[in-house]
Amino acid sequence: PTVKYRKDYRPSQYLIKHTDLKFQLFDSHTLVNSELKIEKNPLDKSDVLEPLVLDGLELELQQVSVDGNELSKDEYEATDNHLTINNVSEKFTLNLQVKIYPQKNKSLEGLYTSGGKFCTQCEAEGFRKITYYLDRPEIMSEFKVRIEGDKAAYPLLLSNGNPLTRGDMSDGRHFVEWHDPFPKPSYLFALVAGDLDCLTDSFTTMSGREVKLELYVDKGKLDQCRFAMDSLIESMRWDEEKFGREYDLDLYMIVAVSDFNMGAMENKGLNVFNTKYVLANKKTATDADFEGVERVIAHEYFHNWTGNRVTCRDWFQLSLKEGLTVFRDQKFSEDMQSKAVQRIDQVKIIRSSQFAEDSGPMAHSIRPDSYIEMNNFYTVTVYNKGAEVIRMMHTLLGEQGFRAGMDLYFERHDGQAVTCEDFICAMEDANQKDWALFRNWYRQAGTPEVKVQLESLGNGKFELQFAQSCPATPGQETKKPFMIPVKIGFINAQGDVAKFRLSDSDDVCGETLFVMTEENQTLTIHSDNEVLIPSLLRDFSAPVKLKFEYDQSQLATLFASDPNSFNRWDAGQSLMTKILLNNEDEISEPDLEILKNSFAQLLGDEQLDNSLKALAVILPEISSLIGRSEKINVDRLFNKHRQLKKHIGQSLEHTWFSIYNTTSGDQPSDRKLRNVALDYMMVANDEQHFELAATQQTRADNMTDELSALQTIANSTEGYKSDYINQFYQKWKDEELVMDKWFSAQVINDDESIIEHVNALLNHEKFSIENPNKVRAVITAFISGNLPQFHNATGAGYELLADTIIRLNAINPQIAAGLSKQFNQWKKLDGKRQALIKEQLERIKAVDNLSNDVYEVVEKSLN
Ligand code: BAL
Ligand code: ZN
Repeated sequence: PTVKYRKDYRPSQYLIKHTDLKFQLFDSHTLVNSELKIEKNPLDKSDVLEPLVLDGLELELQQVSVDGNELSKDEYEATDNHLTINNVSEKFTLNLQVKIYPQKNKSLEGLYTSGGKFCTQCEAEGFRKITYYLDRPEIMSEFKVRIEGDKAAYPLLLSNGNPLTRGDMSDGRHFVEWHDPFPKPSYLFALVAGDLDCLTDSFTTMSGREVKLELYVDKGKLDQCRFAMDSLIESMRWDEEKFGREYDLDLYMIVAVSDFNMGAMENKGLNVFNTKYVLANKKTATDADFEGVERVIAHEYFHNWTGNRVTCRDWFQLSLKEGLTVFRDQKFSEDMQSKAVQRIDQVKIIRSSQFAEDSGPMAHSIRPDSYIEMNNFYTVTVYNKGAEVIRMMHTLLGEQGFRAGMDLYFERHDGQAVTCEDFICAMEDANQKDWALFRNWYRQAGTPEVKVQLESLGNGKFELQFAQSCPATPGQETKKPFMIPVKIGFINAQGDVAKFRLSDSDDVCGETLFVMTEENQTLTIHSDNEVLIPSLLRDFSAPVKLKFEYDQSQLATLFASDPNSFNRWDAGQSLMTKILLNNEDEISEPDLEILKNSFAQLLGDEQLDNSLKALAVILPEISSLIGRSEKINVDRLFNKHRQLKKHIGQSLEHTWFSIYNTTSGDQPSDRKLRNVALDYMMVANDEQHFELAATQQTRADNMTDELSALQTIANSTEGYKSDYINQFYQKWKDEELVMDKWFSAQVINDDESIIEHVNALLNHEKFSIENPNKVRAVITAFISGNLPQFHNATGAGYELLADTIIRLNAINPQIAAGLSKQFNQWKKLDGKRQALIKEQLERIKAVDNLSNDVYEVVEKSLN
């Protein structure tokens, strides 16, 4: 496998100005004819015309001609990865015909079939599985596409842009021609052919243009589409209001398919979506599913400007569009839902997955320096840490300054393929800033640590001393300081807001933004309070690990009264984390008592929103506890986690019972709190409360309650539980997405027998290894949702994961590689577990025909 380096970037010597494609779809294969108008890149000043080298993979080349003359075999060379044409001029037309086999394509990359329809996924480098091309994002071309297929089987023939003409052909076939007026890279190409139901609507843009909206789903699913359509309309409105961005084509189409590697794809004018992020009604989808649909619909829509109109010069710049678009979808969700709850959910992802990635063998900066397989870099670092980096810009510039930077970015770069550096320059120039130091967030991997100490100097004078550092990551031994915005407030010993004054100011304030730019810095403040409890890194103002030596009573005070909702939640997390990660084998009685009392007080707070209450009493995720540790005794952690959960369940059993019975609202926040209460009651005594859960499952009129009940039932030790698991199955066996939930609910039981059960589920008739949602529903749900049994000391969990990776390597390398990353934390574990995982990694590495995708992950992990 070859490693590609960012530093080796060279502009292409050739451009493709126009791309005309003809697809002839047949039952066994597809013929793809392309006509490419190619010319020398004016940026290329060399006199020598190098051979034209096009990318191509798994293609059967049938014909090549240049300017109408068919080439003989000695005039070109086709290898496994490339087509090279030796003698070309500065401007010419290349015609190709290739034969491909979409029906056999299980990698779900390029053109493939799902549920009887044709669809595509070209990002990052899937277009080369459709035809030979300069398959790199800065080659932007105007596309015309003709699709021909059987009219009865494929009444719909869709591609990007606007339909031009359509007509019937002989033998029951028909065609449609499409034109996309916006030059685009090949990764945004899309084609769909099939027989689908359609929900239509329209949106009038801010300049008064009418846009047709079409949402295509499998037959019979129209009753699950309205919410996605409403989310699209909300997104279009929001992007106009917040960023002045208007949609540009007359038609916006979304097609939902069951077999999809990612969540969705932002192809110009023709998004292809995983059904999981489209289909939702109250009966089939949980409140969390609805949020997911709203977020992903918005994300793909927002890409039309941040991704499509302005795209990436090369794939190392992926965060240019992904970090920015995640930030935009986060701001949208904050406006649609509760801001604090959204922020907590965003930070949980960073702490449970991104910190782990940053401390593992695949650590990379948000703009990576190298890759073997680009698909391995669609990561939480590029996406979510990338969004945190954009958020810091927003925090530093404020709403207006950020908007000015965005406006300048679009003004300068509309229609271009650019770099992260171009984005930073636009932000700097619009705000007269010099952000030399800020760029370290783009260059350096690893999670910075910020240690803070508070010293009272007497007479109301206090010093906050800050020290930042960042651990070594692969290829980056030493790190330069980061620019770190730290939002700070204080409360006093009674839990009231403590106002303060900065040394260089007369203004008294309740909060300040301190921007670190050096390794060690001090902030002096003045306050009338004798005791100050700092509330640091409010709203998680930077993606760092903040260390302050709080004692437990300070954390309890912050948990009870920090006016910043995010930090209030975070204080509870810190309190529990401190107790769960200390060196004791068990949690002491006094510690249990502190937690119980804190929870009881918080649950009794009538001012607090029910979702915040629910979030506050959920224990820190085990993955985030492992992610933040350098070495971890997992046996001890799992035991203490179980002990704490049981204690909170039992010691507050009456409180949970009362919350369960008196929280009557019909909002997602009410359901969330009620279901957390049910879960704790079942942990406390599943025999006594089983009936309650069973009744809830049977009588629920919404999937949130029905599934929550099923989950606690499946986790219980009660002998009747299989009746309810079967009842759910009988009711929902024809709803694919609900079946995914049914699978997932059964794999989180913390019992030794679970691995046998997971293996049985892998052989269930509703399971398919070829469907990524099913793999995620069983395998990912097990290894990330049931860490105690994944790390079972017998090594059976590791073997199960390795078996699945090996099976998938031959079918869908992208999904196989994603699963391989689940081993990445192995060096933090004890020697015995390390040896067991190493054995599995070596077993995977020895597999014949190991894909580049899996090789890259496993090789880095073993080194
Ligand atoms: N561009 C890949 C899918 C997404 O991030 O929207
Ligand atoms: Zn995206």
